[in-house]
Amino acid sequence: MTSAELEKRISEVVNTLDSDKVSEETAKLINEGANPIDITNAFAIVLREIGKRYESGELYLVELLAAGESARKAITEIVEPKLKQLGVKRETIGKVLLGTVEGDIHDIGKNIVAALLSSAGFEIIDLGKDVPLEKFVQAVRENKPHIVGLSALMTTSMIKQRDIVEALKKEDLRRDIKIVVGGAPTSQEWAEEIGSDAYGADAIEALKICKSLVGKN
Ligand code: B12
Repeated sequence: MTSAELEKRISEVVNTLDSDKVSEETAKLINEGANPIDITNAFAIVLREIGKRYESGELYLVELLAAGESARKAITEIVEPKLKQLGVKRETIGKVLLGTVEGDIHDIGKNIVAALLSSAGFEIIDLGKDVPLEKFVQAVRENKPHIVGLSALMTTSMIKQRDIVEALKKEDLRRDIKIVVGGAPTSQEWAEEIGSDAYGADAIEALKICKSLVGKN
């Protein structure tokens, strides 16, 4: 199946705003042998499109919410277990602490990053979404990860990434870790500006970066 076909099928079903249909179609795609990574990428593209249509006033907020929720459900309940299954019995290549920053409840992208890294052999400590700064600091101290991944999907929440980098410096925890940022409003420039080590535009890039940060590429 080409990625254009995959995208078309996911787009059609997400646009029905019927969560059951989205889950059914996702399961069907998995059964037809579609690669779970390609499926998640297709969801990412379709959701971005939906976000743009919401921005342009073509969709209502409730439609944006329904589309986002149906995608979240299909990805976490159907695609992620498949990705995890592909990654079983791999040797651990590094520890990654991940979370969506405080004030931000978007976690679809972060979950995809977590699933992909985990399928590639990383140990993932997922702090979830809307994670307070103090929790990141405490978790770094307790778990001593190689990499900390910070997700932010809103221009209003991305500033928390900077606060976390600063707090980790203040607590003298910064030197022992690599910090990677991601999420739609962030960029390479932003990553550099706030003193993090890298920016990942999508989950595949996140994987490449994390591998190179632990010397496994
Ligand atoms: C789905 C969605 C939701 C869902 C989220 C469900 C969930 N569990 O995540 C729901 C419906 C809950 C939601 C709520 C809201 N949303 Co919303 N949402 C979206 C939407 C349409 C898609 C986001 C998404 O999931 N994309 C698909 C995933 C796969 O892509 P991604 O998140 O970008 O992740 C990829 C990369 O960024 C990267 N990545 C992500 N994290 C990380 C981390 C690391 C370390 C790395 C390396 C890479 C990485 O890899 C991922 C996989 O490829 C976007 C539109 C958009 N353009 O992004 C709006 C959007 C982000 N939402 C927006 C808003 C405003 C809201 C609300 C405030 C709406 C409201 N008025 O109530 C609330 C937020 C409340 C809050 N406090 O957080 C705005 C943000 C505007 C801004 N200020 O910047 C957007 C841009 C829509 C818009 N155009 O207005 N939303």
